[in-house]
Amino acid sequence: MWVLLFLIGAAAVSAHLEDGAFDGQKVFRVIPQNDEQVEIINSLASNIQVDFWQPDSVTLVRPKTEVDFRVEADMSLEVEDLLKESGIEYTVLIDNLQAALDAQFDSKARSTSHSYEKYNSWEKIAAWTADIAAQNPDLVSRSVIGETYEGRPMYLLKVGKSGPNKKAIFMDCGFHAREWISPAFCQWFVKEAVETYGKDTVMTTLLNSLDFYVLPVVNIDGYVYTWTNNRMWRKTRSKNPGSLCIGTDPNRNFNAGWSTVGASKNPCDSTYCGSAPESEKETKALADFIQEHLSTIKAYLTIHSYSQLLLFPYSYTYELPSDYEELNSIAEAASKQLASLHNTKYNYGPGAKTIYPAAGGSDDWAYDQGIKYSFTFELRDTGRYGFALPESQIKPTCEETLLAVKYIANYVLEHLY
Ligand code: 9B3
Ligand code: ZN
Ligand code: ZN
Ligand code: ZN
Repeated sequence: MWVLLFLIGAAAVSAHLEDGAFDGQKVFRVIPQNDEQVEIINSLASNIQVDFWQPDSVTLVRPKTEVDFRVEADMSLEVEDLLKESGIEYTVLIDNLQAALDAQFDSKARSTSHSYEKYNSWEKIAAWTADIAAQNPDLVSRSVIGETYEGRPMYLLKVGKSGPNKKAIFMDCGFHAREWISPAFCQWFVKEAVETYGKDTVMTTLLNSLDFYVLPVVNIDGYVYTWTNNRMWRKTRSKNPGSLCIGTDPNRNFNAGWSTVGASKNPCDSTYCGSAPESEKETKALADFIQEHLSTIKAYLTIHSYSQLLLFPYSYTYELPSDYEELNSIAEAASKQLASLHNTKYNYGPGAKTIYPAAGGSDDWAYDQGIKYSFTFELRDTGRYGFALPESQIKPTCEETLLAVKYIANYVLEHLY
């Protein structure tokens, strides 16, 4: 009898797992040792469907650098054979992606409504932007900076105590649809602002002296698509004339060395740079807003995942920005602050050298507009879960990231004039 119950239970569990679109898919990590092994990865990617997680495209694969990629279930044995035969050392980061995705929703929070410790759908985030503004009229106001390709309003929250001639920090989340921890951080930041204003002296000073423009999701259409169709989607959802492939990489779509390196001109690739700089309605709206507020915006922060990196310009060239020394010391101190809570280790440095050379990113663009303090965060983790980061890590991730953001904001405040 007990055996029978167990069997029924096991059958129910496996039936549930087989429902998932990602059942049996694996995420591999390899470190190609030389150009020859890079070539093997390249040919693999041209022969079968490979989704690059880190770096974000096969074109960015380099010797001696970790590569994480996802393959279809029915290809994983062949891929493993190929790696073995060609002597490329590999590890299986995720053995069954569907199981990892199911395990994301491990938050103990019970509610079905909006929660800071859960991943929220766009519908919930949109409603939350209205609620948090309505509940904190002295600190938060909401506006719309444009609409997405599919017609969704792009909500922007302005967070700060009103006062004359205030400078501002702009922060956005959700450039890349599958990087779910990113929008979770923007929501967390606003929550912390309203909850600790008047209690935490640093936060109080920051909000009295500065405004934070927080754009909780840039690529809303893509984010919606990860909830409804494909959890691993990265790009926008715009149509590309002359191609059946959908979407542009919003972080290759800015006018900063646009299309020159680390970006694809093929609409079917995950790092497609778009038909022109700011071809996407979402990047155009963001760039227009920043340009209209250039006299007040003193820092630009953009939140991605994963890899645990704090990056600053440039990514489109190996040349160092003229403020290299200052930005590097800020990144060093911010990373130290971040690690002080849960001992989470970050690497930091200019994008080209620290992650990969790539053009069209928003941080480089903002810097070249004259916004000196321009940083990209790549949040947790380093690949154990990758984009399938469990909800139980939202709180510690956001707590530690908040320390780094507060450090940078306070630095900016102390160096305004
Ligand atoms: C890429 C670029 Cl092009 C940049 N300027 N800054 C950061 C990155 C890294 C992110 C990306 O878009 O690939 C990490 Se998901
Ligand atoms: Zn990435
Ligand atoms: Zn990203
Ligand atoms: Zn904690």
